[in-house]
Amino acid sequence: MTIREFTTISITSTSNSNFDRFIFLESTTSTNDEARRLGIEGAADGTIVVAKKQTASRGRLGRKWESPSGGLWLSMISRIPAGADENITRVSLAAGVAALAALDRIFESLGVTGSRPGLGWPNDLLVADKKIAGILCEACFEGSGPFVVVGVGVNLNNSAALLPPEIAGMSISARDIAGAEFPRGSALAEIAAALDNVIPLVLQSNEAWSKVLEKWRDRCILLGREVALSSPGAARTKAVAVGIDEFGRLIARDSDGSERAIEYGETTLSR
Ligand code: BT5
Repeated sequence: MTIREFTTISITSTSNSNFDRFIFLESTTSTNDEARRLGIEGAADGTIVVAKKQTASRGRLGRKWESPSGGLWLSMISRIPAGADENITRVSLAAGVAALAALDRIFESLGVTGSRPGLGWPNDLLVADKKIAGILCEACFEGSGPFVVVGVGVNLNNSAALLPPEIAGMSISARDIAGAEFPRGSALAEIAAALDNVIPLVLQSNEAWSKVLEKWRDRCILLGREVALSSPGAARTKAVAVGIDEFGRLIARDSDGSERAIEYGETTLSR
């Protein structure tokens, strides 16, 4: 663990703003696994596990997530208040919007003006159609649950060119864009603050959720574009992404003009 690396933290949010919430690990299988384990044991709401290295990090549907050193790999425990279970599905999209807000601030600090990050569905973060960050939210009802583990992976100071060849061309990092590194401690503080400002609110408030949806629509890079859609158990199809509904489902328009709401699955931009 390198404490020095994290000494530039300046938390701006009002809740959970104590250093004790952070657990820094040199290496772990997946910060989501570690956060889940700690959450089951009763770790406080807002606890964040950060690792320099993950040996078995994953994306959605069991896909592999590459986490070389220099990136920011973290998972936050977000406890579900009584009566808010039905709002759990909001967390994933909300985490994307929060990570986007943090990336905006990071880009601003780095003096990046020409490249603005945007959102894919359900919650990829992309710059120039290349993936800069991904989100993996996993709900847990065991032990002292329910809680959601909000996993965020950001290509920060790693170079996308060094990722495996099959994904290098589709990926990008903040350093690639800015040509300069951003302190990981400060990036962590930005993401923690942004998650604090969004996740607890969307679990409790329909108004906060509406704002997340508004932001999401505003910064989505897919709307009006043709995407390849794949959902578990369904054939891959092409359609135009036209919006998201109030449940966060993607609205896709087929070539015959009919529209459908996609609840689970993923989108890839047609190239
Ligand atoms: C995601 O899944 O994008 C969610 C990634 C979440 C990673 C964080 S890191 C901290 C926490 N601990 C974990 O174990 N996970 C979370 P998905 O939408 O399924 O995208 C996965 C796909 O992204 C892969 O199949 C690759 O094509 C691509 N990919 C993998 N590593 C990448 C990287 N570093 N940068 C850009 N793309 C990557």
